[in-house]
Amino acid sequence: MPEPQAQLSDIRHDWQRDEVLSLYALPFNDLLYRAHGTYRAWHDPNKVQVSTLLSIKTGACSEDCAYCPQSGHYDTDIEPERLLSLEEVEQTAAAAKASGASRFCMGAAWRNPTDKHLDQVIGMIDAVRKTGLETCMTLGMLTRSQAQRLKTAGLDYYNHNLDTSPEFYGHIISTRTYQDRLDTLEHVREAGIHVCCGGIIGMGESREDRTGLLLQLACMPEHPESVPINMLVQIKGTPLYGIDALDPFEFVRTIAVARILMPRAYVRLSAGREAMNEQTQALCFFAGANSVFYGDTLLTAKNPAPHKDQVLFARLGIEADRLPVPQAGEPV
Ligand code: SAM
Ligand code: DTB
Ligand code: SF4
Repeated sequence: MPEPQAQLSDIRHDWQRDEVLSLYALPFNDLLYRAHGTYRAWHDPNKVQVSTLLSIKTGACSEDCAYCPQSGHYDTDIEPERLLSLEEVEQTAAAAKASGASRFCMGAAWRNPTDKHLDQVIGMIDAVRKTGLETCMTLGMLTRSQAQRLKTAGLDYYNHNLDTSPEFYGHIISTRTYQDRLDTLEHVREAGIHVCCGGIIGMGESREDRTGLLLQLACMPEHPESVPINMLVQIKGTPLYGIDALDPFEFVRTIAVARILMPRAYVRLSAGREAMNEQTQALCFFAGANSVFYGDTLLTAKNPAPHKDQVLFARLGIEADRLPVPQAGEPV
């Protein structure tokens, strides 16, 4: 159970760069000890929130995000697909509910939705809510009035990532600015939708850049309710394919620092789990990660098989929403 020392007045929005760099530089055990203490003060450390993703519109995106298999600028194995029908989304959401997820996140490979796109996706929010799942969408940039429309339709969360530091951003994306992203996040916040915002680690950025990303998030007037920390999934055909892999301990450190800076947030151990061993994932859960994507695929890339996750959670004594618990005698 959460311990009683968590105080709202302890939540800070004025973190300084040197403080964050000092956290990163702590001996690994000292950093994890501190992060885990924060985690325990604010959350049940044995509970993980579980979301399932669905790509409702895949590929042929006009943006040039250097990590993304869905960008139309790169020759990847992704086959572009039209927007899914309401029925297809309903069926997948019902299956996600049955498999134990608590939130359903619908992603579209758009720079931004047009108002016509919005007409088409609004009905999906209600359909997913009716299954009893929380709703999340990630559709690209939003205007103030589009965010308001999504709120009115009942959307619970909007995911829009900053991806990296303002300084490193230009190495990764040229087709929209950091400020564009901040503007969308402000529109989402103003509309009263919960904010899901994080980034990607392992794109060749420096620790200074990881610090810059976390500072952006932690110095927002309100911290995002959900902070996805993605490990780059290297996709053949994208410019970032083949770059040096990041030391997994640096990834764990990033989770730990995010937990310390944003105690109340759900820090999500997001993309990249398929290439991560179970020991690294366990360290991330100890460091304060309390949310994952669950299901065979992320948007287009592979994610660990549900049964594998069920077994992992059982071995760690982690309660993950309503996931089935493997029975004695099942392979571990
Ligand atoms: N098009 C919308 C947008 O960019 O906001 C929504 C979908 S986009 C695929 C959602 C997020 O997925 C990106 O912001 C990025 O952080 C993450 N992502 C995409 N490709 C990734 C990869 N190869 N590895 C890790 N994260 C990735
Ligand atoms: C987030 O931060 N990670 C998710 C979700 N938000 C939309 C997406 C990860 C995408 C990984 C690559 C793919 O599946 O195409
Ligand atoms: Fe398009 Fe989003 Fe991929 Fe960028 S991350 S190329 S905006 S789908």
